[in-house]
Amino acid sequence: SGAVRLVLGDQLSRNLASLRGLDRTQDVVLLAEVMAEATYVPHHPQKIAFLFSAMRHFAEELRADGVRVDYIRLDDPDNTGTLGGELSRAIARHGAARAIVTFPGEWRVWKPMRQWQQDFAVPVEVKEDDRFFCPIARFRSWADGRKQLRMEFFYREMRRDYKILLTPEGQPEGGQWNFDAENRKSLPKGLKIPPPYREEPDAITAEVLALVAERFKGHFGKLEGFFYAVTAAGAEKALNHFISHCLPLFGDYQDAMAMGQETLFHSILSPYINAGLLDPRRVVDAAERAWRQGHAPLNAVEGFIRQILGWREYVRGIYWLKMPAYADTNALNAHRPLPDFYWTGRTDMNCMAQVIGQTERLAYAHHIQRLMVTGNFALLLGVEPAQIEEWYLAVYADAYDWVELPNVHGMVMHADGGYLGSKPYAASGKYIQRMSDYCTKCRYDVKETTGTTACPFNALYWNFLMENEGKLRGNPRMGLVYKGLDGMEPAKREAIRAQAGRFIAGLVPAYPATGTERS
Ligand code: FAD
Ligand code: DLZ
Ligand code: SF4
Repeated sequence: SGAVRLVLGDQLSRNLASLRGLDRTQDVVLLAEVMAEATYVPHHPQKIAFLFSAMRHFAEELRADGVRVDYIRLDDPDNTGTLGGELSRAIARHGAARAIVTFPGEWRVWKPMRQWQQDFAVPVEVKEDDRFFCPIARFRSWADGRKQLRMEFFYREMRRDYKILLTPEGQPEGGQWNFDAENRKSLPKGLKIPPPYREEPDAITAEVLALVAERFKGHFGKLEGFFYAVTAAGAEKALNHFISHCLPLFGDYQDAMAMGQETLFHSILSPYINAGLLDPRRVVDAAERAWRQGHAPLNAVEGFIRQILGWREYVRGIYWLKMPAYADTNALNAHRPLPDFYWTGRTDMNCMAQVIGQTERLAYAHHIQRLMVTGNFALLLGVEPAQIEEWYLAVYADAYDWVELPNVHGMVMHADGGYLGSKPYAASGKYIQRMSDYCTKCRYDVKETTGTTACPFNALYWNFLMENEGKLRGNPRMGLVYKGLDGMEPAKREAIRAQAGRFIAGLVPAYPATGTERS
């Protein structure tokens, strides 16, 4: 008898480690839609629909290729609701001699999986997930002995290791490793913005959309307008669309935000890459080729490649280096509850309403929206890290703990004490005004710090600096902002503190005061 090869919902790659060496006559590939995975946070319905439809399409492709597939649907009456339960049933059903699985993307899943070897009567082999550029062991040896880990240095090693954007002599193309200084332009009026790649739901997706609408009614997020591709071929088309239409201007307007222009020149490839439909190496190669062929400028291509070869690999490395302790730190001692409007979008702050509203419609927001609007607000307010982490893990189609947690816990909330980023990205309303048009349609005045119409980001910003003075003043990169605070009259400081206090007192918590878990 053969092996049961379990493929998780974010492992939909034909060259997956656990599918290699498959024996078509003996082995069975198992995919299972289970409630435990669909509800460990209240995922956006589009995220669940995307994954279920992609899983069903993947199963169809394998079958068409002559592979024996055992697919467990969510509404199968015998479904145990967990991955372990389904693997156990499948081993018995097929009389399998062993089970094979690829290393999962989340600590939460890995914890019980480590026990499977003991739990089940047959050997369970866990293969390394080699769909990343940097093996976990390679990251460990890079990190070993370093006091602080800096993405930039890691990224340079990756560029060298994989010979990406290098001259034949091994130097960075263009004479610099990083062209970010050129990538902070605000959006000129009238610039033509390409619509994102979209696909109409086919019959499989339509069936999944109906299932999700019925079974996950209470979850934040709309299903209407679902446009994600659900196959490797569709993801490849999305990649080609991005390279042709968006990549040339990706760098220039990477940090811009605009009402009614939710995706700008971003790729919207993260759901596909993270679920295994698109190989990150293919994406990086396609971008480099576009530069070598003169189709896109170096600032755009280098900036884009850095996100995937640099940031994406770096946050994964940190996750597996530091978990599980990483999630429990709270360096800024932040304990305020998440405000309810994160789950409703109902707030007078236009920037927040816009970003939360598009998140509800698309299960997508680009990096600066996540970092400098919803993230910045949570940082300034001092939200309990676990509460804001749950929100990010739930609401984006690309969200998995290994990538969401370092971005939110480290980059946004500074809860790791500066392990991932050397300073918090705290900013007042001025930043949002500079990088977007949100402030032009807001009830608040971004130029005011105190008073009934003052932009809440302003008082919260100064209040954040005051509340965390003991922890942040010594940070050399915060010197300038504390100088600004030092120059402030005591009466003004007091007025700001009072303004922030009133605003915070008026917020409604999303959860009951006692619990951080939403179940
Ligand atoms: P593009 O702007 O087109 O970038 C290209 C690719 O680079 C992305 O598809 C993604 O694979 C990668 N990338 C870019 N930035 C990062 C980053 N900081 N970390 C890891 N990969 C990156 N990304 C996720 O994939 N899942 C998450 O759950 C997630 N949560 C985030 C939470 C916060 C608070 C922040 C600030 C960032 C988060 N990111 C997350 C990173 C980033 O915002 C998204 O990858 C990006 O917005 C996806 O959209 P895109 O494909 O259009 O990206
Ligand atoms: C996110 C998700 C969801 C919503 N549903 C399933 C599922 O029903 N079956 C499955 O195998 N995987 C699902 N996933 C993805 C898993 O949560 C993901 O594989 C783990 O978190 C490991 O990264
Ligand atoms: Fe956001 Fe303040 Fe601008 Fe309103 S004024 S959109 S709250 S930054």
